[in-house]
Order: sequence, then structure tokens, then C-alpha cells
Amino acid sequence: MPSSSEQLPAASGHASVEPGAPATGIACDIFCAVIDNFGDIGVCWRLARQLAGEHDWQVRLFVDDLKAFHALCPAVDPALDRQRAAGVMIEQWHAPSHVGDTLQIADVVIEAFGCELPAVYVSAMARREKKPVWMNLEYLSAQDWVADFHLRPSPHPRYALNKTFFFPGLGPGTGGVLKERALDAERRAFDRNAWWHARVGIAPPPSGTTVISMFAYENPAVDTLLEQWRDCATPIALLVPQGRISGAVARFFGLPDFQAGAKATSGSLSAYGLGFVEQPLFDALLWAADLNFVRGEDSFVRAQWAQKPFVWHIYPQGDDAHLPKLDAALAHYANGLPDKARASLERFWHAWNSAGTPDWNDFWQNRALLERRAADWASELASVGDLAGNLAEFAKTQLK
Ligand code: TRH
Repeated sequence: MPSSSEQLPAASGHASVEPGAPATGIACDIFCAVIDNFGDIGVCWRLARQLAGEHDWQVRLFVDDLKAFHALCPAVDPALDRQRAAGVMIEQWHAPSHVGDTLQIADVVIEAFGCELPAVYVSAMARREKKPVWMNLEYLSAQDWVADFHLRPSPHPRYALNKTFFFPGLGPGTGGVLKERALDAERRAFDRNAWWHARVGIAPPPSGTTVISMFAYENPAVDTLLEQWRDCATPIALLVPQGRISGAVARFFGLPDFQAGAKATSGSLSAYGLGFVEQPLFDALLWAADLNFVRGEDSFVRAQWAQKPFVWHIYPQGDDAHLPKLDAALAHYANGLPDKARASLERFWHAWNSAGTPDWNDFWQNRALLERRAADWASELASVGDLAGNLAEFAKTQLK
């Protein structure tokens, strides 16, 4: 495969990328380096699909780890250098210098989470007659400073190029979070009965059962919580997608593992292991449950759109740098709750993030208040606008 070099011309758009690809629309390249887990590619894949499907952009997505991608989109073959899925051209980003077979510079270039663009690509951007709109898509943070830095340009030290920092956020003046146009309609049309039969292999549990989904990292608080659910006065159905918390659930029930199809009961607690599903099917898990435990970035956002109470396992950082971010999210989400319910929510979220011991009854006695707040919060969050739409709007103003 010929590699690109400084000598290659800096072509515009993706005109020759794939026969049959739409020839109109804004050309956009997204570069994604997978650090760990599924969040980096999870966000980029969702954004890419939206820009292609809802905004008619010609999107190429460069990804350095197609195995993680394959888990979210089984149609992606990790052995292929180039392939198309959901209207997006996917390029295996072999090496930091790799830019595809031919060097083609898009109208809009998105570098996700500070991953470094290939040097050859940046210099070609600078040579392009009409300079591309270059954006660094940052990680989501609910902290107040984000609005001040959102859309700030940063001049390149060597080239006549500006990079704009695009900050997702939960408040006004930020880039918002991703939300597909059809999401609410799909949620309203959700068939709970069919979902239980298809995913869990049983009828939905009888009313009076609290259904809880748990997508989390390893967590020392889980044992206490499992004990509290086992001893609960009312039944609990726990849905556990296979992953990093599965080992602890298995140990609790004295099982070797807790994979897809696993089932175990102890006292009031019945737990069910679920397989990892392709990304567009993930939301249904959140709609099926009364309470969702989510983590990282993308599932945290989806839980908010699900309009159900949720508990966030934030991605842990050194020196507890994640704790102010957790509290910033709580400040938005808990806003408007009565003081007692708010304090109880905060205690429970803190305990799930290694600060204290969870108290299920104290937390869940506020269920009705939490449910109301979840719905109100989703409409407040929607007023910030969908991230893909906000990004496309900004890019278009720059391209004029
Ligand atoms: O996987 P995460 O923990 O991701 C990340 C990464 O650790 C990343 O490096 C870090 O910076 C970021 O968190 C903050 O959690 P997240 O973001 O929720 O991503 C999980 C994705 O997996 C999300 O898109 C939903 C998807 N998913 C499925 O598609 N199917 C499933 O069955 C499940 C359980 C999840």
C-alpha cells in the first residue's frame, strides 16, 4: 500500500474514496485512538453515524483498534484496511503516520480526545487552498469552566492553521452531548415484553420487582449492594452485561463466571447475565430497567436520555481528579431535588465511586422524586442542543 508523503498533492474532499459513495456533502475525517474500553470509539462511532446519517456528510473514520470497534459494530471486520458501515468509511489507522492510500484532506477534520493527527496530514491541511475546519473533540465534563473554553481557537505554532477546541458539556454554552433525532421516538416505541423475551429469554418480571441494569468497572462497593438487594423486602432483577463487574457478581453467587445467559438467585435478588450487544441496541437495556448503573462517557449520556434514575461510575483518574467532575455532574442532575433526596443521591453516587458505603434503602426511598427529576433533566439537557448538530452548525459557519 503506498504511503502518503509530503510530496503528494493535498486534495480536497473524499471524491475518490469509494465508488458509489455520495459525491455531495461536507467531507469529514474523524481520527480516533482507542485508549481503553469502549468510550473513545463509542463516542466517535456515534458521532460519525450521525454526521453521515443526519447531516449527509461524507465521513471517514480512522480508528487504531478495530477489535474494540467490532464489539460495538459486529459488521466491522478487524482484518480489513478499509470498509464501509452505516454510511461511514472506516479506515484502519495502522500507524500514527497512516492517512489512507491517498492523501485526501477533508473539509472538516476532527481529532478526537487530543489524539495526534499524522504530521503529513497536518502539513497537507496547511497547503490546502481552502483551509479545513480543524476541531479537537474533548472528553465530556460537566464542570463550569468548559463553557469558557468551548470553541476557542488555538493557532498552530508552525502553520497558518487554527485548531478549535470543541467541549461537550451538560450546560449552556458548551457543545452539549450526542443525541440522535429519532432517539425519543424509539424510546417511546420500546416494546418491553418483546425485549425481555429476546434478550433475557423470559417474560418481564411481575410488577413490584425493581429492575436494575449494571454496566460498571470493578467496584469494591458492589458486594455490599448485592447483599442489600438479597435482603431487600421486595424483589430485585439485576441485568449484568458481561464485562468488568461480572467477576464480582459471579463471586457473590459462588459461580466461576457470570457470562451471557447466566442466571442466579439469592434471597430477593435474581441476576441475569447479558451478552454485549451492538451499540444501537444498548439503549434498550436502559429503557428496560427502573435504575441504570452506567460508566465512562457514552453510557453515562445514554442513561440521561433514557429518563430513568441512574448511578454513574466515573472513569477513575490519578489523584482523584475525577471527583470534582463527578460533583459537577451531580450539581446539574440533582438540581431541583429536595435537600434530603439530593443529599441521599450524592451519598449513593459517592459510595459507588469509592467514597463511603452504599445504602440502598436510603437511596431508593426517593424513587418517585428521582424518576421525576430524570425526565425534567432530560429536557433541560436537550435545550443545550445535540453535539453533532452543534458541531455541524459551527463547521458550516467556518466553511462559508
Ligand atoms: O467503556 P467505557 O468505560 O469507556 C471510556 C473509556 O474508558 C475511555 O478511555 C474513557 O476516556 C471514557 O470512558 C471516559 O464507557 P462508555 O464511555 O460508557 O462506553 C461504553 C460503550 O459501550 C458505549 O458506547 C455503550 C457501549 N455498549 C454497547 O454498545 N453494547 C453493550 O452491550 C454495552 C454494555 C455497552
